[in-house]
Amino acid sequence: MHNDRLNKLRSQMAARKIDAVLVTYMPNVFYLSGFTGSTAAVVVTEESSYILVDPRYSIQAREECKGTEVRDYTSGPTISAAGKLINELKPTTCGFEAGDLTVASHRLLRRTVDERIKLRSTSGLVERLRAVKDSHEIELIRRACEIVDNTFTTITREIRPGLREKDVALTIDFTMRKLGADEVGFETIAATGANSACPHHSPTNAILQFGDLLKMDYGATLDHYNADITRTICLGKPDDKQREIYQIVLDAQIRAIEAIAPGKTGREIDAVARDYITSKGYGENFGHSLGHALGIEVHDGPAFSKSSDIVLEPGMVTTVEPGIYIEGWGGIRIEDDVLVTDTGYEILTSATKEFIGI
Ligand SMILES: [Mn+2]
Repeated sequence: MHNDRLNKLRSQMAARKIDAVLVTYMPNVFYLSGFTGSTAAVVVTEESSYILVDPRYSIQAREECKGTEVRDYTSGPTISAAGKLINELKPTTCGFEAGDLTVASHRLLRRTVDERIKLRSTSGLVERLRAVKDSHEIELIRRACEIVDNTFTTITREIRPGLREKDVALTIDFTMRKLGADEVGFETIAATGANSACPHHSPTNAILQFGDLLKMDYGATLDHYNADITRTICLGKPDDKQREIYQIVLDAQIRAIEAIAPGKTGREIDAVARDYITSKGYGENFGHSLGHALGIEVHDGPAFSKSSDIVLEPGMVTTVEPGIYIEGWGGIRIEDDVLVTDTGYEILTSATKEFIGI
């Protein structure tokens, strides 16, 4: 598995005439080596790969990184150790992740690495490999999706007017952990009443009132892969306006999902939902992009937005999450996780999208 990934990276390196790459962004380190600790760096060459760890991780790295040679360093920053290893390997050109290194770390790297070795940014190189998931990754995302689906079924039995947003978030987090999540993927959003008009609202002491909306956006992490779901429900019987907006968001979401297929661009899929919402008069109330890639990170890379040039390929996993937000009234968002298949798409989350009134 890791060997396949390293070989894909090597063919990208060869195409760019780069004979070594220093990988410092931890999700990329994990992807290429399997290392789950907090600090390390990977160096990949045409023939070998190395992981640099400090004494906290010496044993763990040897257990986790079977295809990668573990090198221990005991003093100084990881970047100095990486620089010394690069000098030993003597590449002509070494890539580094400009999107991850601080200016200070880059200066240190340049000072440490022999001046005859060229350093060239390879930002985004590993991320592009990560965009297409292998079967092992898809299986883990599927299992994380089952957890968020089952969480929704469980919590809708427990939510009632009188609870605080914070109680809802706590119940969601507790339920995900009980159902097998290793951790929550991000701070759970539970937003009721007018608060639901903020797409990324942090739970407060606001009390769930009869007749109000409740928007919940939460994610589960399982074996380092993520699921991400949003459902909006009503605390009581939805009124006409709530029903109207809910139906527009749902129809926009379904249309966008049904348009997903290999070869389509991120911009095209975003436009399907956006144009539909605009045709119903709420274009100004859908400010964010339609969805993001999902994987080792919750925001695993770009997917669907007004400016996305991404061309869909089988194995990509993305969210599809249109919303309509009206200041003072509230907001409705519906989010599912979708796998791009050879012929189209498969929806990985299956919690009901019926407009529930509790
Ligand atoms: Mn999301």
